[in-house]
Amino acid sequence: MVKWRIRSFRPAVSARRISSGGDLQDNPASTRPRVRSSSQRPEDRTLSFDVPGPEYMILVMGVTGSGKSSFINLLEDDSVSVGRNLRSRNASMSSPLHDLVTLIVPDTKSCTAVKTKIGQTIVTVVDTPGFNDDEDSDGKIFAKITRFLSTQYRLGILLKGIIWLQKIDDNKFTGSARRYMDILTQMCGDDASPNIALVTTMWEKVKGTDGLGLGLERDEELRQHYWSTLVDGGSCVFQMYTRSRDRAEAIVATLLKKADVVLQIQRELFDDHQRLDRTCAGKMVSSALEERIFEKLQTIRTLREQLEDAERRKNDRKRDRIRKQLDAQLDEHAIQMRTREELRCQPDDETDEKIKEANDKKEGGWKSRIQLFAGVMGPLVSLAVNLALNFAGA
Ligand SMILES: Nc1nc2c(ncn2[C@@H]2O[C@H](COP(=O)(O)OP(=O)(O)OP(=O)(O)O)[C@@H](O)[C@H]2O)c(=O)[nH]1
Ligand SMILES: [Mg+2]
Repeated sequence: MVKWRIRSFRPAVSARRISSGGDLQDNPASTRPRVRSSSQRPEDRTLSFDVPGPEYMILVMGVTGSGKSSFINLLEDDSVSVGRNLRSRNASMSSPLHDLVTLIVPDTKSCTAVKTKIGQTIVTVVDTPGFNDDEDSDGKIFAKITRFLSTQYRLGILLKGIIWLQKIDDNKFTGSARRYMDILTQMCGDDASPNIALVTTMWEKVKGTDGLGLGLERDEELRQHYWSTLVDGGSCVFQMYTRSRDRAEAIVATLLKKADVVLQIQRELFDDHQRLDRTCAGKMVSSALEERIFEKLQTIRTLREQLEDAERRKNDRKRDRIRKQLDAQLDEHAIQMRTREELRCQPDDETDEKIKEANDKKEGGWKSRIQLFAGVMGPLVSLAVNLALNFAGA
């Protein structure tokens, strides 16, 4: 049975450094959550669970189509769904100012937790939704991943690191990859660099007459320019020359050897009690969103003027076309406003409430933090089959 214990205040936890030894660094105390209720500020309480531990988690991140789900399937066959083909959607309806905009639609829509065993260590590897060309979805994805990280932190599941996947056949590190990487580094903070594994995928696609020449050039460019701060801070770079379980396991095993880490965003949210949009990463996401809200309102104003003009001139065809465009813009604006609200949340108390609720619901108690984690996240997290089976058999 999971029990809640009240403990006295402990100082804030800082990110752990890379361990030089080859053994797993089990240090459950480093992410032991402190829980606080609004009525108890400024005194703090610490929450702990009478369940066996420690339990480890690793997040797999990267833009849509970078191969996150495929990577996880290398560890556990068919545990998550992989995009068959990257679909695109014609966004001309919703972008009247551009003729034809093609957007990549992400395949993975929510975080999926997959339990796997590397050597003797059981670890939960998490598939996450990726950023795509639709910048309006950045805030939603960011909020989803943050909710996930908040629950992981408060439950004392040890975060071993983040695997960042990058397609080597992308000839420019721009757009969504650049945006997402900037946000990721703000989420993690400098101290977490050793816990980030930078992995290039799709090497088959750059094979040419000169072997891997083009890929190796891009790999060097990534290290020298775009990833240099992370690499200098201790992040490792890996190449998935071929898709193999051994390679995927080696990458996960490297992170498992690191000391567990508390990310900057977790400290900002839970130690400093910040609102999501006031964290370093949140500020970045929300200022980009505010710019797009501003642009959207200008577009809406222009369309309204055009609509009035078409009505004045009794041009029915033009009026109908503009009305359609206006409706699409208004729908997108409504989504932007909902995302703005999501970013204004303060996850600390909300997360604790959800944990307590899930904990109280389960008769006989939860057998592990990961089980309780799934109970807390509910529909916000899908569970891969093997994890669900483990639950049933646990
Ligand atoms: N050639 C090659 N194809 C790959 C590799 N990894 C993934 N793919 C293919 O790329 C496509 C996208 O892969 P996914 O694993 O679904 O990518 P994802 O990052 O999970 O994408 P989202 O869920 O949309 O964010 C699929 O068709 C995969 O089969 C790789 O290393 N080499
Ligand atoms: Mg996916």
